[in-house]
Amino acid sequence: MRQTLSRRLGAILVVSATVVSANAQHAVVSDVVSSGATNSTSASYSLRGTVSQATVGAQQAGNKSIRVGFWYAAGGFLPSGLLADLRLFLEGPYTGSQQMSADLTDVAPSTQPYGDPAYAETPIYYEGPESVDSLAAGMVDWVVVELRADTSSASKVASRAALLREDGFVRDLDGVSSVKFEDIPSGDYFVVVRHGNHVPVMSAAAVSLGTSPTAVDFTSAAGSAFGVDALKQVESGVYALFGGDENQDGQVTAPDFNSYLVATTGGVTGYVRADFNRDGQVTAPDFNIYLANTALGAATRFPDGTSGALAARSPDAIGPDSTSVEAPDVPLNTLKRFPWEEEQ
Ligand SMILES: [Ca+2]
Ligand SMILES: [Ca+2]
Repeated sequence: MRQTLSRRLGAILVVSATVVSANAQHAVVSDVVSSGATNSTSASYSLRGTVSQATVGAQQAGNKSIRVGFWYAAGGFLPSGLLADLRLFLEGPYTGSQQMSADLTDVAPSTQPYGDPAYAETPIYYEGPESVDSLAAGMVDWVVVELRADTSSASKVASRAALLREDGFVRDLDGVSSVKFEDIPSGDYFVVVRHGNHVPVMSAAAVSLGTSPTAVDFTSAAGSAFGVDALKQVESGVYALFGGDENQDGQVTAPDFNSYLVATTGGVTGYVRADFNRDGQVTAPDFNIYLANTALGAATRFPDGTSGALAARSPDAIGPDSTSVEAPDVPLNTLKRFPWEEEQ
């Protein structure tokens, strides 16, 4: 607590005191004054001050009393930050055995990408400054984590970007710590997590977050996410966010396919939104993720999880050659080739 207070109080001088009466019969000596304290002395008192330590109890001797404290927020001390030990899998890069591929570690941007204008009309849009020198080994991609006081988007109290590791844990910028939300009071929050081409999820219930890490696990139970069918079972007892939501409107539908088509036709590689399995290419495996999930009706299941502004999204955001292409009507799990190849 003392370290916390000193950080929060910054340059505010926290004073503890020694009171010495004029006749030296009522000395009160505080044990919290450090050896580096300074003295202020007059004929009737000696006041010693130090930083980084505080005393709020009254020091009293006889009829002499002094109480030294500090201002703090109504309702309690400011917290040092909430810690969420968040875990989730993305369906696209999921490889099995509780692991994801990290093929984009060296390709992903060192600054979180969700402030890009291409995301401006989507719920994941986030202009925060999170940045690293380079992604640590084993990092899959950036995600955005959001805290809500209740289930509505209007109750959002914080957003931040963090890094998703191949074992599913979301880490802070140091690559090892739980995700920290600065300057947010301890309490119960719904936790939303978003990735640029997967369907976002929110915790099924409010999670009690405080200054010690609290687990928020979306990997081991379908019911961990708000709503029904919010997560996809990728192997027995293991759940992941649905892939294929390229335009981040919270569903996997034809516009996502259109973006895929533009990207695969253009042969783009690297850090690409239509690369659903995150291997740096936009090819058939990405299409198959789209196809399976549009057939399943994958969509956000929590309140205000989608954006109503997406209809206004410029076609330029997905490429100048984008056209309206209907999703192919191919039974799930039967696709072996692209549908337009089957027709040849
Ligand atoms: Ca979509
Ligand atoms: Ca791919």
